[in-house]
Amino acid sequence: MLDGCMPWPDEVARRYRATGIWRGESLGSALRDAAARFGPRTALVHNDKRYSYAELDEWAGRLAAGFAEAGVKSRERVVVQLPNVPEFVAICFGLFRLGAVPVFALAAHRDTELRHLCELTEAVAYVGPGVHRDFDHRALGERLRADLPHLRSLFVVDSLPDAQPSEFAEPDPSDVAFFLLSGGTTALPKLIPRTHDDYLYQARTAASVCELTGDDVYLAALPIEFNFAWGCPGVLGTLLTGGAVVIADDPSPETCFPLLARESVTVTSLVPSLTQLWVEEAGWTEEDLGSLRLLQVGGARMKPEFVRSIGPSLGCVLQQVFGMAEGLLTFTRAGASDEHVLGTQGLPISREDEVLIVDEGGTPLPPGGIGELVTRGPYTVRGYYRADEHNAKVFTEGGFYRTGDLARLTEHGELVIEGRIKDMIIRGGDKISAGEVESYLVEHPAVAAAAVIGYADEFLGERTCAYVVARGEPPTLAELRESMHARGVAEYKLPDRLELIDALPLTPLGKPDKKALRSKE
Ligand code: OOB
Repeated sequence: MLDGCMPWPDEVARRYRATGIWRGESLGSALRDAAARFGPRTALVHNDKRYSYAELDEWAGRLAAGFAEAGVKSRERVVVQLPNVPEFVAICFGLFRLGAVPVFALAAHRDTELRHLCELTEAVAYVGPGVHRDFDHRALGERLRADLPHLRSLFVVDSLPDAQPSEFAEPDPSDVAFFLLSGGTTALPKLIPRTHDDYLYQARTAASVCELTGDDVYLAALPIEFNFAWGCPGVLGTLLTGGAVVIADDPSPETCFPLLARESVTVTSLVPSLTQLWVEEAGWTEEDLGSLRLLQVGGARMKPEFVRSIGPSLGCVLQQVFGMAEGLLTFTRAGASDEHVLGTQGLPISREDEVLIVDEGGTPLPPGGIGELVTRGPYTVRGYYRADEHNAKVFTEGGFYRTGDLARLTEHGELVIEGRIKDMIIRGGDKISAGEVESYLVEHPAVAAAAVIGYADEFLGERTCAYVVARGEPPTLAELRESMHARGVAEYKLPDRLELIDALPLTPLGKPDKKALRSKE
């Protein structure tokens, strides 16, 4: 495996291969295979452009040859930062063909993050969109190249390299195919090496749990570089199955509802905040949303009564998804009880996923106990890239990833997320889960949304501050404390301070941006 990556132990990898979980196939050859099977069918749709499987395959081949001619070699890293465009898919497959390794930057990243990604990976090239949303990515690329000697080439999406397709040596399927970014919002992003073997297994397994067929039409509404939209089953799972991927410029109902109607979209995935917009807009729209059969929602917690409204409002099956760029995915299953679909985040997608709930000392808790979710399996990484020190903290000796999420398992093995350990407030001797306090606050009728953070306190080290978006008449701190008190919540969890705010700042992936809140302190 690429230097700086932690492989699965030999005997585990041997078993995954022997049992066919890992097929020893590269992502590039998986597309070639799909093109052979589904050639003339539609693979990608974007605005008025449509690409068949055969065309996408040919395009990827030309890009691979073009990148090679421009000097990009196997195993070299290429930072790719693009909005939702079909080129993203073609470029990635082009790089996979070549054995080069795309690094999935977020479209919203700027100099700091990009510099970090280029430095950490010693990237030889940057692929950007030119000017996008008033930001000049070519100029950004130039600034990076001026400072980073290993960054040799810049490519913009409207003048990509192009050459006659040629054959390249197959990359090792157990090696890194691409890097995802960790979802953490605290430090600069950690890089997650995903292999051909593990990611193909994830996308195929997710597709099978979602019962995808060649008749499905997946709408990529979220940013494609987000694991959720890329491979859960997302773009990749759809392409492996012979379905069509419709690419949306942005995830708003204004953009997506007409696409849903025009392309008869059957499946899509959203984060909760966007789902809320969709649900609200669904009551007003004149577009026909009737083709949508499955909506996956994940990435953050949802209010129970909101969860209940999603399926009926959008006329589709709701699938709750708990996921992480590091690997593990849990999905609720279609046709299961309301209790399962509305009250849990579902079951792991693979029987090979090992999911444990442990106490602070790492000891597994009895069934039903709330503790940290730790996991390992055939598509959960064993370490971040070039991060030995951090890895020693967040991976156990047995190779389990400590998610930092607070969860429990039901008697049927369903996962229920209860909060986040990694987002914790230590108030005197008491530890407070921010997610837990938020879930109480949003139960109050005058609270539309809430985010809880710690702030420095002379006496206790830290105290809690609740940032609240009001619904109607703004609540007072006393009212919120009283409602939590009346609900039977421990006193130390009641917020010390209230800040009313018009809207919670969100990270590029649609989660509450607590770093932005902390910067107000
Ligand atoms: C997804 O991936 P990431 O890597 O951006 O974030 C992972 C973290 C989890 O550790 C957890 O803290 C949180 O996001 N999370 C959820 C959740 N799904 C993710 N918290 C509560 N409820 C959920 N359903 O966010 C992601 C990746 C693939 C699919 C879906 C989401």
